[in-house]
Amino acid sequence: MGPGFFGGFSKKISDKGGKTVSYYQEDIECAEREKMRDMQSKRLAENVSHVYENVPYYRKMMDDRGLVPGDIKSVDDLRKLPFLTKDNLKDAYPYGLLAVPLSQAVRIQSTSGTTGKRVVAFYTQGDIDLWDECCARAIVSAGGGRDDVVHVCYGYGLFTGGPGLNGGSHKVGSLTLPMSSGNTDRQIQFMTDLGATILCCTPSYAAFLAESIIEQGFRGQIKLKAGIFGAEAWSEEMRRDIEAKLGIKAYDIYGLTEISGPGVSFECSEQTGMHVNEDHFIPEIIDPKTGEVLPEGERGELVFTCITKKAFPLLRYRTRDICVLSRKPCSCGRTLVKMSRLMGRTDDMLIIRGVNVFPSQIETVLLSCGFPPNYQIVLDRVRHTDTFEVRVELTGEMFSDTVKEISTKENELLSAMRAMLGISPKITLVAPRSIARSEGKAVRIIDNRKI
Ligand code: DLL
Repeated sequence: MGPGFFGGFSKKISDKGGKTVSYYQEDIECAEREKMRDMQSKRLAENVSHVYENVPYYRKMMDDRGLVPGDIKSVDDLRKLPFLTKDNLKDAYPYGLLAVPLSQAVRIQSTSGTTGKRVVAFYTQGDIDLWDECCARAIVSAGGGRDDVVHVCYGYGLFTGGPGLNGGSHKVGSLTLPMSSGNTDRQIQFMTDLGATILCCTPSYAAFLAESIIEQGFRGQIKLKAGIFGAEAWSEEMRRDIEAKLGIKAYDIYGLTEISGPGVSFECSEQTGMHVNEDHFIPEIIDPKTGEVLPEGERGELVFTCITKKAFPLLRYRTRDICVLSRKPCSCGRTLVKMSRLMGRTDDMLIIRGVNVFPSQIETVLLSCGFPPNYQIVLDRVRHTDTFEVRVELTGEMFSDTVKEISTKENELLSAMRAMLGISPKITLVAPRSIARSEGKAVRIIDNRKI
């Protein structure tokens, strides 16, 4: 049974709960629970066999537990499998979890690892088609169709935001503007000249764009009706602010590189959480301390199992994201389970201007450039844009260097930070032992952003 089981790609307008709602794949998005669960079980069993046959890591993991693929017949058997973490991905870097021959893999995308090594995710052409389909559902849910002009200013390249929404927009048949990030004046020019109707970017960039559009007097010339914003946390207040400034409806979208990218879940017109594309990803909520699976409605760590992807199908991957799942009927008519807005993380990952940053990456760079690992990350949000400063203590020896020597070291450090993180912090060098330590421990992160 292939992913097109329910009958292919169609956009339908249906009347649910008294309003007109658009679906990209109504049969799946509104499938009866039983039907969805049967499909999930079948696909899960197939993918467990697939990784057992093709990935020594999974085979060993199952052999060690005395499991054979036949033991995983349904969603209920999922709990027999252990969790997978970012550390497992680091150990398997780069090809250890690739589940198809290299000849079948056509793309990688990548996100931050906790230290020097990044996470690399692989895709077959089929995987990309499914991912595009997930993003197409998000675009149609936000009111997108063939007549729309979709302006994508998520980053392109290794980040999944640009390629994901770009692919979704193509599937829907919208005219796609592959703008990528940066150059705000050019963004506004294309948006107004080409009459963009749907904006896809991080919420903080959307807020910044909104202010720039108003300041430059272009508010009357934009045709935007909706925005699809994700990749970082944003509040309900921020949503209302962006909606009012741009005159649009703003939809949340969630995803992570390890599981595919944006479109793992997406919001509908009800704006009360994101529908998980359950026909591709089975979600679970666990207690992050004990690993116990929690009942629906309880807050905990989100875990995903990929049941259709072939090149990099992670089983029971711990996202570190905290949220709640709900099966309360939704007025949009979709039956896909909803995840709440994210409520935090179980690790120390920061998202700065949409880029994932781990303090341990900063430590790695400092040590490689000869600095002591005494630092502080100071974050703030000015006009909806994150400011990012790294205060670094000099050693006593460095402190007595000439200004020129210190400035050379600072530049080296800045380049190394940019290379490791993908964004540039403001570096502030401070005197030895000037970073406050409480009970011997330095306070590493000062986050003044109110998210
Ligand atoms: O951020 C994928 C993405 C691109 C999602 C564009 C939405 C739009 P990564 O770089 O791997 O992938 O980062 C994944 O970002 O585990 C969350 O902590 C966070 N995140 C993603 N979407 C949201 C959201 C992309 N809507 C990590 N709200 C995830 C809050 C989000 N946090």
